[in-house]
Amino acid sequence: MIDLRSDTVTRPTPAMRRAMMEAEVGDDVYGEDPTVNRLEQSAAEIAGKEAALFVPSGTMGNTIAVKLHTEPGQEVICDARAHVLDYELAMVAWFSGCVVRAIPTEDGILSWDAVRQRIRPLGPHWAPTGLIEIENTHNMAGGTVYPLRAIREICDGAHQRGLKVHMDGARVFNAAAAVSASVRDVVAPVDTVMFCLSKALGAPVGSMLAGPADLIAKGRLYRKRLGGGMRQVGVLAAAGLIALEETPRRLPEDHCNAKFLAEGLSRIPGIQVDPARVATNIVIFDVGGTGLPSGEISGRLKQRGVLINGVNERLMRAVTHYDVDRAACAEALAAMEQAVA
Ligand code: TLP
Repeated sequence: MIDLRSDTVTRPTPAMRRAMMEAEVGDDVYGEDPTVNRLEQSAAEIAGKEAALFVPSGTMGNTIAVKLHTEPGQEVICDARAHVLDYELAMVAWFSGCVVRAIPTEDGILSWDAVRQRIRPLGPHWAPTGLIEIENTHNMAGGTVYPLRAIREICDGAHQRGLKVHMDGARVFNAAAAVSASVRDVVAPVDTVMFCLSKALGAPVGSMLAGPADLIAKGRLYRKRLGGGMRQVGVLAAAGLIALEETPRRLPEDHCNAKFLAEGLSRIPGIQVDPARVATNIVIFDVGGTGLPSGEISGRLKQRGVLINGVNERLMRAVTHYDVDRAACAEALAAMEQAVA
């Protein structure tokens, strides 16, 4: 199967499997797992933050971050297609007691001007703004990337008003590669960042939440509350360390493959996508013109050995990663041509 459903589907590399087997471990709830400690230190250094916390999933990392920055009864400002809003089972409401103030955007990228207009002061009617959340890269907008300046403007504006900014950087390594900057530079202005080891970087499990030491120490307690105290979890952290060392340098290849896919898709009658807008490893394309619902196309592709999911009836999403090379992308395009013919 050529699996383009997500970059979460990658299998651990041989080096990851070796490192997992040989990992030194201890009880991480006591802070005694040396491999986890190394991973957290390394993640903090990469992000240029004081501390980092290893969490089982991106959802848990975002959930803890929102809880750290807000009080129940506040609003979290984010883009209208944000993962925290659409794909995390309302954890913003359930765990933090907040509502989302969603800003519709064309490309998932917020501007300070748009954010500024939605910030609510204390008053007799409104829920006050508690947090600004930005997603970089933006998944459902098609892997779009924040210009460094936009991040800086949002953070400067928010900080002047005493507000914090959290970045859902599930794919922040892709974002950094796309703007030719270091992850540290991309996340420098934000207060906290969550990034995933298990997406484009290829580790089997795990995400990191990085930020100021006092917040991360508090976050450790929320992680335990959520059932994320994982004991001898160095076996997983070991794979995460390899992911941080091995994978970032090859992400541009995934980005080229995504562009190649988008170019091929744009030539198939009935499919609409602008390859020029594909900046990282995610291609969202419109199959409305084929007259077929996305579910039907997914089924036909599966029969031809290709997995691509629909986002809704009209839109589909293909995500490149290290388990699909250029030849596999070409095969997927041929299968798509047949599927919609
Ligand atoms: N995204 C998954 C699905 O949930 C859609 C995917 O296949 O892309 N933030 C962003 C921007 C994400 O894309 C994801 C996962 C998460 C957070 C959550 O990470 P996990 O799945 O580890 O909880």
